[in-house]
Amino acid sequence: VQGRVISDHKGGTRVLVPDGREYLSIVSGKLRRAHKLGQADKPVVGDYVQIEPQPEGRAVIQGIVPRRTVIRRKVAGTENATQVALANVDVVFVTMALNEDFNVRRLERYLAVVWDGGATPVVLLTKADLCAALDDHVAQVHAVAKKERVLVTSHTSGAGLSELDQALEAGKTYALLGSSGVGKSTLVNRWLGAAAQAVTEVRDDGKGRHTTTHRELFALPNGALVVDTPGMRELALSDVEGGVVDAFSDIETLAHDCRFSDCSHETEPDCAVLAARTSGTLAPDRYAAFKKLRDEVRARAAGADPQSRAARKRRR
Ligand SMILES: Nc1nc2c(ncn2[C@@H]2O[C@H](COP(=O)(O)OP(=O)(O)OP(=O)(O)O)[C@@H](O)[C@H]2O)c(=O)[nH]1
Ligand SMILES: [Mg+2]
Ligand SMILES: [Zn+2]
Repeated sequence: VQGRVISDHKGGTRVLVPDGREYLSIVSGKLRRAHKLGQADKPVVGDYVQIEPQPEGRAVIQGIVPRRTVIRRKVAGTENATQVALANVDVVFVTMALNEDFNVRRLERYLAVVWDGGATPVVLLTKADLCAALDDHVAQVHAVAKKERVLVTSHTSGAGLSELDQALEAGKTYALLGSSGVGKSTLVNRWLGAAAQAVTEVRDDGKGRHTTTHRELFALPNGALVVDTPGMRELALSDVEGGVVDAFSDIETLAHDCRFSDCSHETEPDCAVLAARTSGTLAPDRYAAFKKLRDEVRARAAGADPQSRAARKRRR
């Protein structure tokens, strides 16, 4: 039987099958051994898996269907190791609140990570009601989100919510990513029409309280699927530059006019990117952010991380 992983925590992995039944599942010994040897991944939320049903609503996961898209995170306490956190998400709402949470450099990184994993990012700005300089903030976001859709919302005033609701298409899988307290679960509850997810007020400094503690996929009444997540701070890029290229489409466009097609935009003559930086058309922060992320990807590609080298081979 094929099903989809809808949640994954200490109690077990819940797998939903097309007839609507749920199985509390464990990973087969074979798959677990392969994972230990670095030959297989663990199932994550969003994965399609083959299960073998057992009595009393239990099942054993035998295999994972190849993933269409992934969101990677850094493995805590390691330099280079990454692990897949979410699979088969079509659209990621990169969610950022228009309060103390606002940070375009972090947004830039999230956009690169989402493109990198093959999903489409949409910028979802929340808490517009708390922002005294809305136009300025939205302009800053557009300067970074060159080709991504940007939605400006307030759950409190209702602004932008109907446009957001209309963005959800039946049969597609969405995920909300962003810091704790930006209002991800508030939106999931709105879409479900029920208080399915706990929501807590943020602290005085605007930071959230890490209310949501595990990733979970919900089926919405309109047929769309959405994953609510806890704030994941350490998202990770793979070892190919694709995500960075997509997230920095302005720099990519400039690079067409560099003299050398493999220009690194650092010291080369007739570099259109450096020229734009000098003339001020390209903001220094934007250039620095690009370089930082690209260098991170290159370091990983050149690095000693065997998992990543294997991944690169697979992609060829
Ligand atoms: N002022 C204002 N508050 C909001 C808005 N949306 C959500 N909130 C509040 O922000 C707080 C945090 O919302 P949550 O939905 O729990 O945030 P979250 O992103 O799920 O947080 P974690 O689960 O900790 O990752 C709650 O008190 C919400 O009522 C908004 O548009 N404006
Ligand atoms: Mg939450
Ligand atoms: Zn160049």
